[in-house]
Amino acid sequence: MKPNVILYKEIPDDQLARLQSHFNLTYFDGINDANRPDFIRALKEADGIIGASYPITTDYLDIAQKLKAASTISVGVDQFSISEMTERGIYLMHTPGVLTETTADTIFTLILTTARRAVEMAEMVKAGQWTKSIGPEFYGSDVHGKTIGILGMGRIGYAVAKRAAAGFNMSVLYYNHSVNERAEHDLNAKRCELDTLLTESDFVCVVLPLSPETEKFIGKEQLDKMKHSAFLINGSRGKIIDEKALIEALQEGVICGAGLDVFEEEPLSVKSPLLSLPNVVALPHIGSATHETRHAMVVCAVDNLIAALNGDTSKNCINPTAGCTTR
Ligand code: 8YV
Repeated sequence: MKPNVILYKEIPDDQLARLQSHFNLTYFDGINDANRPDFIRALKEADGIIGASYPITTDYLDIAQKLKAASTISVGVDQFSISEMTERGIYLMHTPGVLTETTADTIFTLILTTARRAVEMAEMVKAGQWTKSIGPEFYGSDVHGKTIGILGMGRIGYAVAKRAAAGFNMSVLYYNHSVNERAEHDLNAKRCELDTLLTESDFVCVVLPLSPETEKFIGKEQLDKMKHSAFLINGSRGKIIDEKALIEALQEGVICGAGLDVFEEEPLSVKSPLLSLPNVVALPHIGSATHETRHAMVVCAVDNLIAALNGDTSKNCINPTAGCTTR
């Protein structure tokens, strides 16, 4: 008999067909109040689940007594309680690697558009306000030759550093729990204390994973240490920054601007003060959202689930020790 699997995100047809050939598949177009009772019913019998962007809470794990593997179509695993899953013998699989370069491109888009005020200027052109040669009140800031400070030197941090050093002749500082030899050797990146990074960087770029340790990692105290001319860029998770403190810092000119792909609450409310600040570029969480990369992520997540339900967790497993737990 085929294992029971729940899919809770829309995926391309070719990958849907792969899931259907391996599993007895139940599909939900996201999870919401209307379909939750059906989701819960299916969860009781599920051997595996695959999807993204929805918190799989302990309440759901309590229901999912047969669950052996969860495969998220994302690199971030903040929607899951890893320790609870490990304790219950449930493998958690994710999609690192395939989205690294695209996410670094998005982060660089934020750096460039924020520093060069590209969105603001494009809106002026569309509004018919290009009436004379652009004056100093509209000038932006250079990106090339500046200092970038990267919080988190993992795969995506390295890809951002590579673009900064090789393409824009920038100096790279980074804050990370360990030395990244490759970044130091190839890109002359320098590991430093958080305070040094905040005070010396022209662009402070958040690429840390969200965890209880990194929640509100950047607040008023940290923003106050940044240069008045500096920009804060977040391509990771909104909850790493205290959004209220950031809004105040932007309103009061403590920092020059912010480029944000992620927010404390998503979708961002249209009432958010962030949206009325000209020095903010806000994107709708599109870090990995290209045709090529989103497809590659789904392929990877489907591969991961097939492997995990066949007992192979040698690749892309967050908690390989889950298998040591008897259930
Ligand atoms: C998307 C992401 O949020 O991979 C991640 O951690 O943030 C994204 O690529 C998403 O989960 C896509 O399904």
